[in-house]
Amino acid sequence: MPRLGRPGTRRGLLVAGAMAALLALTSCAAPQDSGDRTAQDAGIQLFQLPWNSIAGECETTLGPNGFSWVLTSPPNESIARDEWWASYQPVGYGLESRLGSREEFADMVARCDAAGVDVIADAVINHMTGQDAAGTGFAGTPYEHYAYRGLYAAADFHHCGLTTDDDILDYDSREQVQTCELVNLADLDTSSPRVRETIVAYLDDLLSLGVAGFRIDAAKHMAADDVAAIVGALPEGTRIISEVIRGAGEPVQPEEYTGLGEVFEFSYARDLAPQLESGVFADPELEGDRPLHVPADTAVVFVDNHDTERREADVTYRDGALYVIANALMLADDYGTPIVYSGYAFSDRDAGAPAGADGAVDQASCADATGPADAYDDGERTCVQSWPAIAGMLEFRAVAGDAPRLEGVDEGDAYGFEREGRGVVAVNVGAEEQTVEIPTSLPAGEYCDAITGGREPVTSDGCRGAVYTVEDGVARFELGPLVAAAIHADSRR
Ligand code: LM2
Ligand code: CA
Repeated sequence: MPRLGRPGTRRGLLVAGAMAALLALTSCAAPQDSGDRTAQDAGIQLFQLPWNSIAGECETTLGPNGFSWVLTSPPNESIARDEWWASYQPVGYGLESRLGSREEFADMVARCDAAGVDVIADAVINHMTGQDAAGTGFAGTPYEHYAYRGLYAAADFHHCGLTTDDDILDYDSREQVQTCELVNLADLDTSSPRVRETIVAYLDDLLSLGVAGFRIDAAKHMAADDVAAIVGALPEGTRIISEVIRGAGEPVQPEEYTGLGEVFEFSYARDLAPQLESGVFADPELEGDRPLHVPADTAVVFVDNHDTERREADVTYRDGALYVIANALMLADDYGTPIVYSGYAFSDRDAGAPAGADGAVDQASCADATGPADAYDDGERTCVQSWPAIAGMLEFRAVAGDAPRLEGVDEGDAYGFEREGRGVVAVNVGAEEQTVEIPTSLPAGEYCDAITGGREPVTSDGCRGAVYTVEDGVARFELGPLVAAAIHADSRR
């Protein structure tokens, strides 16, 4: 495979992009229903979007575009503050939040379900608030740092005694990471049967409303045995996705949590981003497990999420066309289950979603959105779920099924690969036009592009978007700067 990559900097790319724009465990628990899921399975995180709005998205966009599940923000009562991260400071397990009421949550689950979309709720169960002063939650429930009415008292919390203020200081210490306080958040003693039962009752309540499963927030900060005990008490088939941020050399690793479900694999975006920035691509391990990645059937992969877009993620909605390319490569891949991310634009990392005076987050709809936009105003929804390129790649994914990813071709700043016999994806992350030719067993012919053509790229009189040709066992892509292309077995015209 030619390695003619001209290493470029991200800044160079962005300038080029702007110029182009000017021109144009444990064993005891395993309630996992991976048997029900397919290689096409793809989710979307709708960050800080109210329940009524998510219900609408399920009907107008998520279902029709082929998303099979949606990850919501935490549904329970939390501290009453405007920052988005108030959601990560629980005051109680009543379902009254800035995103909606219990009734609205239940209605959303039912409507999403009817649209063929499972709801996965973000479960914040490692901790309660990080407030030192007593306060009142969003729904009016009074609380103190170690006192939560009807739920927990001081004896239900870890008081690790390992650091001066019981905060986590050293991520090389398993004991600190799991029993001290993460940024002062009162750390539940998840080894306690009483605490476990209280958490299970909360999760059971959400299941009774029809959720399919949970993101386990801050799972790294709970012993895998503790999470396993909680998950083991839930009905079989409950989907569990643990958030365990992989840290080099740290004692707590994601592999400890794969026995109880899936985990978010942070290595995926960390590997992808530098290739997009440099234009130097390398195939991942195509046979067997990828290094520093959990096995494919337990991995949930993402380009960015609400934490990484505020932190280390190098490719986000701000990067427009490059972000489309990142998502296209992820959705074309055969590793793990992808989750696309959709939030709102921000310049202040703490800024919450636009909300009314009472704190309730404003409703929003992406039904008519196309994208990405050239620029977003602060607070504006990115609406990634509506982008034709994303819809087109979900169709590509459905057509690709479980066909394996084959060896790729790296040509200049372009790269592409085939899903054997089912589809070919190609991208150009450079500032110059670049042609890349990818061997394929797709039949010769003209193919409509799923990136520019969307979910139904073929029309009665041709292609909705770009056209690419397969001839003599080669798919040929002449790609302008920052362009992605994808053809598949059902997009031949
Ligand atoms: C997560 N996963 O493990 C969430 O994905 C992440 O968004 C959460 O952090 C974190 N763990 C706790 O659930 C966010 C946010 C923090 C914020 C916390 C708690 O990134 O900035 O911390 O939620 O709301 C904030 C302040 C921090 C303060 C803390 C406690 O930024 O300075 O610490 O509240 O009041 C004293
Ligand atoms: Ca903990």
